[in-house]
Amino acid sequence: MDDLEYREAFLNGNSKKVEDLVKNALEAGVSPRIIINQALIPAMEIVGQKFKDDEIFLPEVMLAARAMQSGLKILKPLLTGEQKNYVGRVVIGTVHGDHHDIGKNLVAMMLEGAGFEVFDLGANVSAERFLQALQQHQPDILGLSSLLTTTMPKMKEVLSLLETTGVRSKIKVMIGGAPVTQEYADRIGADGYASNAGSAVELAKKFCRN
Ligand code: B12
Repeated sequence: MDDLEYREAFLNGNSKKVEDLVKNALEAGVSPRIIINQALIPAMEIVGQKFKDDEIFLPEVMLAARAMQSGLKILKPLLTGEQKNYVGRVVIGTVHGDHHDIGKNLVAMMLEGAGFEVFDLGANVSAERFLQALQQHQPDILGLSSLLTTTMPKMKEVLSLLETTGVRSKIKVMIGGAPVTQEYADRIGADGYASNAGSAVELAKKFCRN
């Protein structure tokens, strides 16, 4: 796998090229997880860095995000497969006001791949909608994602609503997203934090063992 090729394809917003690179890597026997962790995520990190440094702007980031989704779409069925005896049930979503969903999608995909039943509510999800989904699906775990410092407080809002409605003690809440930290999770009273999809799966497994 040539990292530079992925990076260029992302920066050019070339979804077709990303699809071809992913297909070629699969044909060459590279595992979906390696493609995600060693090619797609690093390429997206470069995009994030360049955006931060004002070297590229929002339209380019949007195209890069679309390229990432194209790559993930090919890999998703290979990661998940049919599962009958679920390890546990998870409701996941990105909090209200936040439209970033790539990282959350990855966590959902990896959880499914590890044998969890996942109900993905998407992005920009209100606290009330989370509550409704918890009542409907009765999961073991709720996963909250936030990529903006301005939407992080929405996680606390969800937790407060679960507290006042008596649902909080019935589930484990794990949180994540680039600006989120373990310290923040402790501060708002979440049960756990994970910095990436792999650790999120480990954490979810731990919750379901206890
Ligand atoms: C792609 C992107 C976008 C895309 C999103 C497309 C999409 N469908 O998601 C678009 C172009 C739409 C976008 C828009 C904006 N963005 Co933006 N975006 C990014 C970028 C470059 C990459 C994010 C990403 O996908 N990373 C790749 C994934 C794989 O990583 P991840 O999301 O961190 O997820 C991993 C972990 O965090 C963790 N995780 C994630 N969720 C969860 C959940 C749980 C439960 C757990 C356990 C773990 C977990 O596991 C994931 C997988 O390993 C980041 C830069 C960055 N460094 O993060 C900026 C960034 C997040 N955006 C930023 C900004 C400012 C914006 C805008 C406000 C820009 C604007 N002026 O309009 C808007 C906001 C729109 C909105 N209301 O949501 C800032 C946020 C700054 C801040 N401190 O809040 C960043 C940091 C860029 C920057 N340096 O300035 N953005």
